[in-house]
Parts: sequence; structure tokens; C-alpha cells
Amino acid sequence: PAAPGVDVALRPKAKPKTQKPPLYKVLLLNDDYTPMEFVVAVLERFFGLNHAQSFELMLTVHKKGLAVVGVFSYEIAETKVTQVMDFAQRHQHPLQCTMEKE
Ligand code: TYC
Repeated sequence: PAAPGVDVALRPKAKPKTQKPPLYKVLLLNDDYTPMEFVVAVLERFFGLNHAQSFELMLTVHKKGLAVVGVFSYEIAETKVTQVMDFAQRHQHPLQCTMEKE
């Protein structure tokens, strides 16, 4: 057993005292109906990407079926998903956005 308050923190495998918060991937899913320009606009508006980055990522989703569009803490990821789903619904597009733990 370690002497009180001394060598516990010096053990090679001791855990750091502050744990990093878990991160969540935000995923955008392809569909056959949402216009490409709308997806590009979503990526620019909610994920802070420039037009070229947004276009490239939209094409990745279009070709592969889905892509990670950002990695965030739980609350931020949840907010992004809600913003995208609300925006798509308001424009009557079936675009789907979800999150999963990294
Ligand atoms: N597949 C759509 C089309 O051809 C474009 C699209 C891209 C839709 C990405 C959704 O997440 C998406 N109009």
C-alpha cells in the first residue's frame, strides 16, 4: 500500500485526477431527396465549415451513405442534431442527423 498522499500519483498507471468528458460524433445520413445545396448550407450554417469544405463533406455523405461531420461534448452534439433536424423539417427535407458516442 502507498504511503498516504505520496506515491499514489507517481504510479505509472495511476489515472489522471481529471477525466476527459466523453465525446460524441455527429453523423449526417444520405437520402435520395434532400438537395445537395441544402446539405452544403447546413454544413456551413451549423458546423462552421467554409463552402469548399461543406461541398466536399456533402459529397462524401452522398457517396458513402454517411459521414462524421463533427465531434463534440454531449450537450453540443445534441444541440447540433436538434438544429439540423429542425432546419430540415422546416424546409420539408428528409435529411437525418444523429449522434453516437465516440
Ligand atoms: N443524395 C442527395 C441527392 O442526390 C444529396 C444528399 C447529400 C442528401 C448528403 C443528404 O446527407 C445528405 N440530392
